[in-house]
Amino acid sequence: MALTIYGHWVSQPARACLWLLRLNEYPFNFNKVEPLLGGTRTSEYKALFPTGKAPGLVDGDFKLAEGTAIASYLCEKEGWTKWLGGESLQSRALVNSYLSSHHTTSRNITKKVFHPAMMGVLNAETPFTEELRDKAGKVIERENKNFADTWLTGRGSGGRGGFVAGLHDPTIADLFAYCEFAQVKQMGVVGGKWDVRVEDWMARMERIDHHDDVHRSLFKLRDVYQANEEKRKQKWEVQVFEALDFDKEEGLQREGVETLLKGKRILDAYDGIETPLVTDERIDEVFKKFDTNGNGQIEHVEFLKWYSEA
Ligand SMILES: N[C@@H](CCC(=O)N[C@@H](CS)C(=O)NCC(=O)O)C(=O)O
Repeated sequence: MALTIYGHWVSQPARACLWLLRLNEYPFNFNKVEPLLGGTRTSEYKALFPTGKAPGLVDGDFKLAEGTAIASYLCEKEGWTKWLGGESLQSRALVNSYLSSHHTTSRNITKKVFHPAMMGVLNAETPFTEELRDKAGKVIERENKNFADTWLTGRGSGGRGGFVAGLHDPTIADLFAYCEFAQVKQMGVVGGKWDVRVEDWMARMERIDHHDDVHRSLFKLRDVYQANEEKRKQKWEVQVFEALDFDKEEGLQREGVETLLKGKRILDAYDGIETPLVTDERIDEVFKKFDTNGNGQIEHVEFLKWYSEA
């Protein structure tokens, strides 16, 4: 009897397991579960998988939760040794070493970047705020550096093969890591510096069979996300334009300065220029600097000169 995977193609650990199955041309049943709609918290689901998370595997009477355990089980059971790191005990141990660290390192990309970005599109009550975007950029940068320094250097294995732990061929460690990193690149989430070593590794991973097929749900989500970002960008372009077109009799108010400073930062980010969050203190500081008479009327000519050069 064919085994069954419970999960969703947008779920990163589920996608890694499904990719592994496709790569090995292994037949399976797929039972779609929507984690965002509470599908993993129903009593039926928890009776199968008490952890209440996707993915889950049912193989005859045997039930198993946790993506990395599922992938290891499949490789062991079916003899897909190369995906475990080959015959070398130490290569396999290094793959396991990455898989143990994965949950507290690369997995942060889903928690702090992908999830808030996606929720900003899917639910008006959970916007992807400037603060969340700022945090997301920092997480991208930190996890890129950590992954490149720790796992793509071959340190420990003596190898420099281009895949996790310096191995010459991809393993399940690469599948799990890729499903974390690539999703935010694919969606086009702006912010955070990407390490060129991670980008090169992603390019190698992209060439692996079934890549596009297993990522197709993400590509659909990317289109929705991108359309939303385009709307946001246009909204800020209009706001900045209107704030610049202020009535000179009245002078530029603090509100206008706020829009111009925030708008500049947001629009710059789309051009890859990252600047610190615009705080109330910063707005006050700029406003005071140009409110030369101290009467709440900003010296607009001087301000505009400064702004166009900033
Ligand atoms: N440690 C688990 C985490 C799995 C996980 O976070 N699954 C998410 C979907 S990507 C989920 O089921 N979330 C539902 C929930 O937390 O209620 C693994 O690696 O398999």
